[in-house]
Amino acid sequence: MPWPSTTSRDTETFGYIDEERGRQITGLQLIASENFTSPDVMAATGSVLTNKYAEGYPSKRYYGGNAVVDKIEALAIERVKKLFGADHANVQPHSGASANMAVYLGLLNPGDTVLGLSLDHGGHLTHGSPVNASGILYNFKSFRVGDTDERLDFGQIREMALEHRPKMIVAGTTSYPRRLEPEPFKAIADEVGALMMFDIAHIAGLVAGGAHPNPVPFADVVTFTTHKTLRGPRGGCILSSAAHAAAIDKAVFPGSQGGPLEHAVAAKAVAFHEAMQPSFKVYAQQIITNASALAEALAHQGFRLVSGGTDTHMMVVDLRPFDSELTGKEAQLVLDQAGITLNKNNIPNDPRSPFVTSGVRIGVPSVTTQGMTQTEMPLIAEYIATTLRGRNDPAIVAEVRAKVAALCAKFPVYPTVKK
Ligand code: DSN
Repeated sequence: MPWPSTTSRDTETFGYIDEERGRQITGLQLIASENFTSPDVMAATGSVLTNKYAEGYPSKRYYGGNAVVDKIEALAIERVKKLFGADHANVQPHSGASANMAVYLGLLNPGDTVLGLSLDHGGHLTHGSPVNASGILYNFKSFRVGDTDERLDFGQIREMALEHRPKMIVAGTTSYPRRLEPEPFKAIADEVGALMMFDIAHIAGLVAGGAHPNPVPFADVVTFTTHKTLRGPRGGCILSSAAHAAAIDKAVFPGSQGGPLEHAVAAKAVAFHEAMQPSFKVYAQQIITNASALAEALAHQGFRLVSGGTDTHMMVVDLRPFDSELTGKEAQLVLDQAGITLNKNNIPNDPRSPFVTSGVRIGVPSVTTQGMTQTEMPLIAEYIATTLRGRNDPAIVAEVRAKVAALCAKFPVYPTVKK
């Protein structure tokens, strides 16, 4: 039985996809965890590999017909090991959350004590939030950023490690704008005999491009998503030392996942290839330059940058000095109307709830992929400030929307991809 004929094509869904494509390319995409992936990565994601079941690992599958899939997955593994200098790689996790849960399953027992950064101070849901399986199954203790400098406080982390004697320390962030220095974490882990896990989901592309220290030589295990600064398909990846290889693989399959998404694995292979090119180093460095320029321009507009600025791809903006009445929730909504997409975000010690917030998180990976440089960053800051100052005046918001569309038209994202 063939598929429905082209005359009965699902125009409704494809219509929405076109609509979303229009939204993405005519607005400023400033969500720190997003990016514009390449046409080749999208081609692999939409390839015939979506048809294949391949439970197991290369040369050890539970289904036939995997000779080609084996070559693709082995290629992805070899590339990512080379890119990050890792002993072992598992490229099957469906997401960052799946990767983290597989590590816990493989290396911990339920109830084991783990140290991680608190979600409301820049950590991740899977670093022990009480509403997440990590916090339900394991005894997470959360450290927080310093009250005055809003940076990781290694004195506090060491004290907590000495007090709680964790089996593992998780170093990872989702809304922390500063570097994740591996050495001080490793020194504390060694002092208390803990396993050291880095979750570099946000900064994997910066690490691959040489714009952030690589934690792999200091880690028992490193997890990341492939779709943020690394600019690949949606998905996860785990790197580990050789000693943990078998436990990690077993924890991914059969421990926590069934059939791998080999179309995503192929797209990861493509993304790793792209990240190995000299141009990716230029991209990673330009991300840092752009983030720093945008942070400076936002400060000129009257915003406060959490920790005083950024040395990564992202910044967290405290809206209160700009306008004490303005919440992150309201800012996100009105900026969306102006074609500027970002997310509300708690600032450290935020008096408002995570659904309301006093801040927003801003990232530049997408606009940097588009080709914008430090020249455009003051314009972006101006558009954000103008929209927020004029948020009760639809004419001002509409005027910014038109300027945003005009700016984006100068930096076409997918010039060779048809709708
Ligand atoms: N949703 C990701 C982020 O925005 O940082 C984390 O999972």
